Amino acid sequence: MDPFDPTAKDRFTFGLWTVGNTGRDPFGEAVRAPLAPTHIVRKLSECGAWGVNLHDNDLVPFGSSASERDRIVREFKAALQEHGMCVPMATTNLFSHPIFKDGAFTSNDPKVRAFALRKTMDGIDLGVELGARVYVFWGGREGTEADACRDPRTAVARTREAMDFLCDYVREQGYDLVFALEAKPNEPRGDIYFPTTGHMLHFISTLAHPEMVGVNPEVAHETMAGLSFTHGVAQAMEAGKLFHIDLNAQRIGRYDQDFRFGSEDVRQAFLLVRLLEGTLGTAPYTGPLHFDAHAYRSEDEAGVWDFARGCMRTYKILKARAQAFDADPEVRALIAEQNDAAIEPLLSGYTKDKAAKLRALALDPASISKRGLRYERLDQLMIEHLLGVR
Ligand code: GLT
Ligand code: MN
Ligand code: MN
Repeated sequence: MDPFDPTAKDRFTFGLWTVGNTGRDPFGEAVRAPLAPTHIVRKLSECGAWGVNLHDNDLVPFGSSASERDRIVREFKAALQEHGMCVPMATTNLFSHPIFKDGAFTSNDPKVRAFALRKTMDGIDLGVELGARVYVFWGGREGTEADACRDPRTAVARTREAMDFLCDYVREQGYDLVFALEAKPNEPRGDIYFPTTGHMLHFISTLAHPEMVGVNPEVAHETMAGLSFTHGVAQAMEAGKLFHIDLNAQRIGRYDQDFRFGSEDVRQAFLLVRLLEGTLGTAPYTGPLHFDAHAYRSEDEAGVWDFARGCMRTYKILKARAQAFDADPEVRALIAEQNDAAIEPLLSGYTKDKAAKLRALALDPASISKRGLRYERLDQLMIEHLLGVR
């Protein structure tokens, strides 16, 4: 078997909405027919994926009766069982229906906020019934064009109110479920509240149950904001808050492209996989590896499965490259930490004595700054590993 072909052990997941994307965009109609959720389950398992994620309405169309819902869920569960697939994450569609045109949890209309909470409680019930352990919140419509419509602090407070309400709902039901908040700077709104993972991380610390809430950073969204995705993910990991991740590819300064993982900025993709896999010797991310991406509009259904296999293969190839890079003795020598047993203990845990000792150290800025760091060599080695010549 090709070592880069995915298997369930790799924990790769796709959303029903990702491989099911019909290629509609603001300027053109669908180019592919919708795929039945049960068909997606079968095809994804054949491709080597581990799980499938969904919005409430990706599976149960908006407005379905209770009996329709139950029949759809029953058939979907049977397909999961038959193909050995799971649903690690679920989420609510709080953006498609016109009622959400000015937001869901942040709307000025309490009836809209009530509808959003109710829809989310139902979505949580559905997700838990399917086995989901992570519930994502992407507030795509929570933003503005006419910013005078509300004090932005009200939007923050209303989002907190909703998160606290829903955390208590989960607790009261006794569900084994955590929340993961997904940031995006803009699109479909002119500006979306909580535009980056960093904004989300701080917001979480203000919640009533912060331990239940983490982040779901997306490559495309952080890149749209012009930020280093890897740095954002690293900060989330360091805080113990990387509950989920949306992998795809994006060029800076563009609309939300949601391209096949690794198809743009291979360098960032490499650094990301290296971080997630902990090839540097750090603790790895062990949650689901979700691809929130879709096939180019040029593709028919066969191209969709090419796309899905491509996402997973590229991840595995980058993982192998990252392992080789971090095992390379020349790389290890270049990034070896410099240890100074006399200085190190003075740098953490302030005491008056340590401060005095720091002041007394003989530190010569001129000679310290003369040392070249050899990052040109290090970066070239990374490129050579990436390009497969080392
Ligand atoms: C939508 C969005 C994604 C989110 C999905 C979860 S919905 O496709 O573009 O980034 O992760 O709600
Ligand atoms: Mn996403
Ligand atoms: Mn996106």
